[in-house]
Amino acid sequence: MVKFPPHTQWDVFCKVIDNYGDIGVCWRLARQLANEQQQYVRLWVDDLKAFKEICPHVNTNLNKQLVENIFIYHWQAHWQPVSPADIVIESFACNLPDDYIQAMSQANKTILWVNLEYLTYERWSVDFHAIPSLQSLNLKKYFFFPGLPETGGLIREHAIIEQAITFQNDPIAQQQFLSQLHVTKKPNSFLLFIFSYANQAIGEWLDTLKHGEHAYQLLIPQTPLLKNLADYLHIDVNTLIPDYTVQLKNLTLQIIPFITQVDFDKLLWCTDYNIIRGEDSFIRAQYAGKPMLWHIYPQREKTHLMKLEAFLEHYLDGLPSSVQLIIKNWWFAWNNQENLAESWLAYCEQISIIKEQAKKWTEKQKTVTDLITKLAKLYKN
Ligand code: TRH
Repeated sequence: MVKFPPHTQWDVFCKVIDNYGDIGVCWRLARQLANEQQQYVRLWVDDLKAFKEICPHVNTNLNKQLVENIFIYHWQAHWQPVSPADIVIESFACNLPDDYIQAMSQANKTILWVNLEYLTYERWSVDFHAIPSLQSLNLKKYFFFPGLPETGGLIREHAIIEQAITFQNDPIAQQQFLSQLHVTKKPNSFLLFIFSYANQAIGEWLDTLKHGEHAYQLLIPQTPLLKNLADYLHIDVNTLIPDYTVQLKNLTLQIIPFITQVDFDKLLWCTDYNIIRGEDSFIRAQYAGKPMLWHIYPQREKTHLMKLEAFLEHYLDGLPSSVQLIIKNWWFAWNNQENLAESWLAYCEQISIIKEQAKKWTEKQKTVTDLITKLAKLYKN
């Protein structure tokens, strides 16, 4: 396995555009680098408040702090000069400070400058991955695309899938964990976690669950979906705070608090079904071995739907075409916010095949080179 020399210095730059994905990805990367590969990591973040939501140890009043072996810096408009690291990660084209770029050009060492791009499974990314582009001051920047096995792969900590399976084989540990969130899994109920964007069509789906044959238990954190939920329940959205629970025939809805990334992973391992979104939560759901749905980050001109299609092509490979179509219909129904009830019912009829496929997908991830190893190869070369 290709590794970085110990104590290689990193600067990871993160601008929070919205939500938690930008910091979610950078935090995941920083933790793996510092704690699995003994790297020296400085993480520059412009919005410590968003960061604190997923990492409560972050103190929003400090400009510099050490959390989980990572030096966290508040990235402010006024840049204080620092000597550049050996590897510089510019996440999602967040634009490094001019003075920092200047310092890189004057440094007396070779620096690897990487723009960490958004996740994509589209084939075009193969031609653009890890290609250098000449910048001003004679510097080179490499464009790194996470996603496909042929491109940057995915962030995956050592033995994370094995950890998930061990946890899943331990019902007591799971119940103890859920009880910290004040959740009790009801016997024979189907436990769903929903971390999605808003969905105006959710009412017809909730009606289907409510009148369904099985008991459904939905766990929902604070997300824009709560507005749709409040409309459905005819209540004020401010009522929907952690621990709020309502029983509607066969359906139980419960609001849960925001939790750390480590606990977030555990939650995905405990449930029967995960509806996740964005980028980082979507990757984590792929390691949970559970059926899932990806609410992809909506983009203008619906380009996100092409990304969704590209992933599904990869994900559903090997399934009978009739089942592929049923899964696609459900995923697109959710993302297009239409026809949720009918597509869900058709989907549920195939659930045993879908469960098997989800397990196989997770197993397959173990065979793919992870993102950090790919970065290490790039650095070595
Ligand atoms: O929050 P997201 O929608 O993030 C994003 C951003 O919108 C970003 O601008 C966009 O580019 C990107 O999506 C595609 O979804 P994501 O990526 O899944 O990030 C959520 C993070 O929050 C993830 O790291 C998991 C974490 N999280 C917790 O740690 N605890 C929690 O309780 C919850 C609900 C999430």
